[in-house]
Amino acid sequence: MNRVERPLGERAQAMIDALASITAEPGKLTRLYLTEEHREAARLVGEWMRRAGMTVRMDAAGTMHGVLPAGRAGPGSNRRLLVGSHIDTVVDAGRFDGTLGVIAGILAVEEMRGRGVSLPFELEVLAFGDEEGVRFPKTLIGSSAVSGALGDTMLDLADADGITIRDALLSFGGDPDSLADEAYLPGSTIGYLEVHIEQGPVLDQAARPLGVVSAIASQGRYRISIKGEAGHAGTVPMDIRHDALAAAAQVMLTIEEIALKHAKASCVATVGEIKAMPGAGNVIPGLVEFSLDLRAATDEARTTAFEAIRYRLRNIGAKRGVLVSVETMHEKPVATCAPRLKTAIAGAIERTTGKKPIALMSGAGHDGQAMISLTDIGMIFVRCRAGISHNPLEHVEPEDLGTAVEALVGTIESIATDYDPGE
Ligand code: HGY
Ligand code: MN
Ligand code: MN
Repeated sequence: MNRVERPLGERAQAMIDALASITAEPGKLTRLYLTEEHREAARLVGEWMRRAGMTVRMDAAGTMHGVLPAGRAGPGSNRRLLVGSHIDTVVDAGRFDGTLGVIAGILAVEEMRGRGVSLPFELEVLAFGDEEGVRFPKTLIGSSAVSGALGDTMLDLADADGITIRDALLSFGGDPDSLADEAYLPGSTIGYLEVHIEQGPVLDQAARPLGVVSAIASQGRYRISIKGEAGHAGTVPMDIRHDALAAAAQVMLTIEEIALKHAKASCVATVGEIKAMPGAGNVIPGLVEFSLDLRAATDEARTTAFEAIRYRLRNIGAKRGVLVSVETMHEKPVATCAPRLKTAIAGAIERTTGKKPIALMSGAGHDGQAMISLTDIGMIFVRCRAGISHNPLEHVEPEDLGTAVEALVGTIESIATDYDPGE
């Protein structure tokens, strides 16, 4: 796409649509980590990065990196400002979640080069392959590898088909044994910026195209198993059953009740996946496994809600004569955005939109939750229609796409203006 002919928002939309056509399920957008669709999308993103003048490489975790060298040599010109997001999706996803941040980074590089902007540091765009954590019971794998926050116990985690992360990485062309080498040295980076759709209604209701993120909510993902006793649906009287699915139903309503009680701290609880075994209509379920996604504006609220849930699960298990167990799959504390990056973002949004931006919390998780263990993080939120996301109805106006790229360029320029390599 020629920079001059087409407005920024239209170019962004065309790239969003090109990525949205790479899916495992025709008619729906589903692109999971380390799949053929991931490979194809990463390859396309790599081409765009090269076209924008960046050197490109795929790392051991399947993250695509594009690096623009510093425009001028000098102290600190070997440090990097990171800009990124993810190219994996949930199942039957919207087309802007994640991809917008990668495309905004690439277009920002194109725009700055086209305008003759010379940066005193390197700029790197990262396209992470696993932020959603849908395929494997682990999330933020790419950003955790770059930030050195991965840990080594995850390689044997398996997907629903029993394929481990290790095997999936090997067949993808990744390298499970070099994941640790992907970690960037603290001090080698200046910060991490991400442009992302809000996935909530605040900006849309306020009729604002952009907002500055204050923090990312505290988040936990758990797997709950309930072991009862399978039996004949026709012969076991109700009062002596140990029905794992009936117990799970009571547990889920209890979880909802506890989350409502903690609503003031923006506590939200979701059971998104459930498996009842043996899974026959005329057999009382003996084993049920389901997911719990629990979040809140503060770590204290999340842990209080979690402890209340665990306490009530034990009581339900005792009353019903079933065994309830809870496994923690992922926990991230509140990730607070750095004041200096928030200031740079807010200034750029004000210059781009003519209005002081709204600051808002992110209930959704993002790669910044991993990147914060390496460097300061900052996020630009882009309004999406009615806040709908994780849904094919997810929508962003092309004009807002262009405004988001302009605000990202403005943010990078102001970081460059204030850059003090000795910081
Ligand atoms: O779950 C989340 O908040 C993110 O979309 N992965
Ligand atoms: Mn996302
Ligand atoms: Mn998402």
